[in-house]
Amino acid sequence: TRTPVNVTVTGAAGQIGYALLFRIASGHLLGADVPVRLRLLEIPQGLKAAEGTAMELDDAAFPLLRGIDITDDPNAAFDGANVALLVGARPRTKGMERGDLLSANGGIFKPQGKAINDHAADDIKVLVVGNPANTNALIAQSAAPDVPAERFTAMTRLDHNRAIAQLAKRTGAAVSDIKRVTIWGNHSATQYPDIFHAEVAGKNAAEVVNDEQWLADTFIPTVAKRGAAIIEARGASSAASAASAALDHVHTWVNGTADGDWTSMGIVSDGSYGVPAGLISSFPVTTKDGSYEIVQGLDINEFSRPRIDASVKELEEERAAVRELGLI
Ligand code: NAX
Repeated sequence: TRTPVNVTVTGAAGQIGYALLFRIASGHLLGADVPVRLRLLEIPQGLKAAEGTAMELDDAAFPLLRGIDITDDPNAAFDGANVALLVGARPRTKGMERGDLLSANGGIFKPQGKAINDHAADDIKVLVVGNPANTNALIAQSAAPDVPAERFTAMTRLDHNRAIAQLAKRTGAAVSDIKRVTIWGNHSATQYPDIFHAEVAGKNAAEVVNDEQWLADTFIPTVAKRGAAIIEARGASSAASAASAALDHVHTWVNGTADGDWTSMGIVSDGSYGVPAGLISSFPVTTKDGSYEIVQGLDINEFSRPRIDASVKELEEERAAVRELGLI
C-alpha cells in the first residue's frame, strides 16, 4: 500500500475549506488510489469549527483518509507537508487601504512561507488561493529561499474554468471540446482571459466566435468580474467552484495536462512573454511528471498585448508595495 501524502490546508474552517476537504479526502486532489493525511491550520478562533469539520470527515469514513491533525501552529501544520493549499487569508474590509491589506496578508504568508521552508517535505508543492493570491504567493515564496521557487503557485484555475464555461455557453460546444484557453496576469479584475489560441472542437475559438466586441465587452468582463457576480447572486463569495478549481490545479500539476491541451497557473515568471522575471503571474502551462513548463512561441496580437501588459503592471505595483513594506 502507498504511503499517505501529507496535505496541509490553511483556513480549513472557512467556506472554501468546507467545500475542499471532503473532496481531498475522497481522492479528487491526487487520485482515487492515493491515501492522504490532512493537516488543518487555523487561527485560534477557527480551531473549534475546524474540529467540527474534522468530526464530519471522520463520519464520512473515507477509505483514503489516513488521519487529520488540527493546529494553529504553522510549523506543525507544514511539518512533512507534500502539498500545501494556502486558503486562509485576510479579506479586505470596509475602509481598508491596499497597503493595509497587503501588510495584513504579509503577516500571514511570510511566516507560513518560512514554516514551509523549514519543515515541509522536499517535494512540497504550494498553491496559494487566499487573495491577493499572486502577491501572497510571492511573499511566501520569498520567505522560502531553500525551496525551489517554481513550487510556489497562485490559483487562476477558477478564472480558467470560468472562461471555458463562458466560451462553451457562447458557442454551444461541450466544455470538454474546449482546449488551450489562457489566463494571463493577475487573479484580479485586470486578468486577461485569452481565446486567440483556444480551440472549440478543434477549430480556432476566436474564429468560431468571430466577434471582437463580444470578447472585449462581454466575455472578458464576465470572466474577470465573475467573483462579484457570484457574491451578488449568492450573498457569499465563490466557495465550491473555488475549491473545485484548487483540486483541478493540483491534480493537473501532479498528473499532467492532456496531449494537445494546456492549463493556466500563476507561477514565477522566467521573463517569458515580456513578464518581468520573479513576478508570480498567470501563464499557459503544460504539466508532466509533477513539473510544468510555460507554453512558448505563442503569437501575442494587438488585442492581447495591452491587456496582458496592464495586468502585469498591476502585479509590478503590488510587488513594489510589498517590497516597500519589507515583506519580500
Ligand atoms: P472564509 O473567510 O470563509 O475562510 C477563511 C478562513 O481562513 C477562516 O476560517 C479564517 O479563520 C482562516 N484564516 C485566517 N487567517 C489565517 C491564518 N493566518 N492561518 C490559518 N487560517 C487563517 O474565506 P473563503 O471564502 O474560504 O476564502 C478564502 C480565500 O480565498 C479568500 O482570501 C478569498 O478572497 C480567496 N479566493 C480566491 C479565489 C481564487 O480564484 N484565487 C477565488 C475564491 C476566493 O475568493
